[in-house]
Amino acid sequence: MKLEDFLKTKGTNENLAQLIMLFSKQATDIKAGFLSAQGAADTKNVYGETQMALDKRADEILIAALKESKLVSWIATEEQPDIIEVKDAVNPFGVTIDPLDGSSLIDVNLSVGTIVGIYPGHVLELGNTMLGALYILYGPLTTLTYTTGSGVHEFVMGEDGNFTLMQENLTIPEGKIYAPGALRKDYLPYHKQFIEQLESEGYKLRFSGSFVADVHQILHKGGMFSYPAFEGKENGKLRLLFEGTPLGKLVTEAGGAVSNGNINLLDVKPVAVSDRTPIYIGGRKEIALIESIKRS
Ligand code: P6P
Repeated sequence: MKLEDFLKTKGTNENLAQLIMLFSKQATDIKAGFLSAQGAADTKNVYGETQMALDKRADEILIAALKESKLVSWIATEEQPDIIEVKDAVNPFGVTIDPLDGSSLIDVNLSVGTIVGIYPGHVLELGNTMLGALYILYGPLTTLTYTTGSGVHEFVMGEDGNFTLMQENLTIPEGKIYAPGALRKDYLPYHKQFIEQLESEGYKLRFSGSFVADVHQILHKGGMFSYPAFEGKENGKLRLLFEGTPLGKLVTEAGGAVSNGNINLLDVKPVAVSDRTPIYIGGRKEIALIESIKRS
C-alpha cells in the first residue's frame, strides 16, 4: 500500500497527512545531492560545527518546500540560527528538522537521515505535545518511518520515488545492542557503571556515528543508544528538539522509552532551539536501568 493511501485508511488528519506526504516527496531531491554536493561548506552552524554542503542543500530543499506549501507556521532546523515564521500558513503546525543527521558519514558511504518533529503550534513545547514525528533514512534502502500517535509505520521508497508500506505497527523488541556515544575516558561514574552493566550482560556494540541510523537499528533489534552527559559537557552533544524528542516520540510509540538519565525526555520543556541534552533511547528495560543507577 502506498503511503498516501495508508494515511487515508488510518484516518489521519488531512493536514497532517499532507505534511507527511510533503516530506516524503523531498527524499529524491535530497538523495540526488549525495553525488554532487560532497565535502564541507565554508560555513558553521549555530553549534560551531562545520556545515557539510549536503546539510545546507537538504536544509534549503526542505525549507523551500515547506514555505511554498504553507502547511506549517513555524520551521526550526538544526542548520538555522532562528525559528522561521511562515506568514499566512494554512495550519498552526510547527516543525523541527535535522535535515541530514550524520551527514559527515556520506563521504564514507554510511547511512544518514532526515529527522522531523511535528507540533500543534510553536516548537518550544514539550515533546509529549507532538502531533507526530518521522525520519527518512538514506541507506541501502531509503525508508520513511512515522507516527501520528497511532502506532509506528515504516515505508520503503521505490524507483518512482513513492513510498510503500513495509511494516505496520512496528514495536521495539527485546535485544542486546548498545550504541555508546562519547569517549569512555570522559564517562561520568554512573554512566560508566551503566555501560559496564550492559557489557557484563553481553550487549553487542553497534555505533555508526549517525544517530538516526543507530536508533533505526535499535528500533528493529532492541537495545539502547546513549549519548550521555560527559566530563565537561553536562548536557552532552545531541540536540533536544532536532534529535532527542522526535526519535524519542517514535521509539516511545513503538513501546520503548527515552530519557535524559533522570526523566522522560518528552517531559523536558525546551528553553531554546539549540538546547542540547543527554540522551538514552531504546528499550524500557535499559532506560529504567540507567534511571535507577543515576538515582542510587
Ligand atoms: P561523535 C552526528 O554528528 C551526531 O549528531 C549524531 O548523529 C551521532 O550519533 C553523533 O553526532 C556522533 O557523535 O562524537 O561520535 O562523532
